[in-house]
Amino acid sequence: MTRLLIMGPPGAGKGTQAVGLASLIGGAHISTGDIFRANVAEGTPLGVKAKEYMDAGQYVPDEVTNAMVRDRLADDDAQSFVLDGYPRTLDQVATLDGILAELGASLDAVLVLTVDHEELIARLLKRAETSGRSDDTEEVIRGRQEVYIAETAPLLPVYRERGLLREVDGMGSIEEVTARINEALGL
Ligand code: B4P
Repeated sequence: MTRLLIMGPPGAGKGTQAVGLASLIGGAHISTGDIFRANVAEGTPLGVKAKEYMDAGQYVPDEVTNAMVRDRLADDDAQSFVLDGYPRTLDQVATLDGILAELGASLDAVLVLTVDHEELIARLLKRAETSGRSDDTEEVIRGRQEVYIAETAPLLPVYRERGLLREVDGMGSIEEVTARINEALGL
């Protein structure tokens, strides 16, 4: 079993890299952002709740996100996984610790992609041209970077202290970043 987290600010390439990484380890790619967007598209009660926060560039409340991840990690295909975009708050870290303890499982590594601020904005503005995502407007993009710094950056020292953090340079082409990730994980 291989259990990985992939972290980094919006636009760092988490989703882009997580897909290939999950198939490489033969595990599930679990993106909380993707699950929320699918629920929004289907108009489920979860989607209705999530949409107001996502449109504003805010995090969906922890109790909603935590319950969703708890359910997904109980699925048979989630014994090996790449969790993409979760945890994003200290409360989510504590919840994930609890879920994994209940499952008798533990994390193998926490990847964090580092990318210059201006490059992040440029990538998301480019994605905005085609994504149709309501949180890909310039004002919301800038706001989401601030939310990351306030809410999620404090998670990095927690995982560093546990000896799990692998910081990977996320600048350059997608293929270059993939190669660095695989090297950092010994894959
Ligand atoms: P996410 O779906 O996780 O969105 P993201 O952070 O914008 O995306 P990511 O970093 O994965 O970027 P991508 O690979 O697409 O979250 C969206 C929202 O959902 C959050 O704001 C929040 O509201 C909610 N949410 C999700 N998880 C939550 C949680 N745990 N708690 C509470 N709320 C939560 O890459 C971006 C762009 O760059 C793409 O266009 C890509 O093609 C491009 N790109 C990637 N790598 C590149 C490279 N090397 N060079 C050039 N371009 C590159």
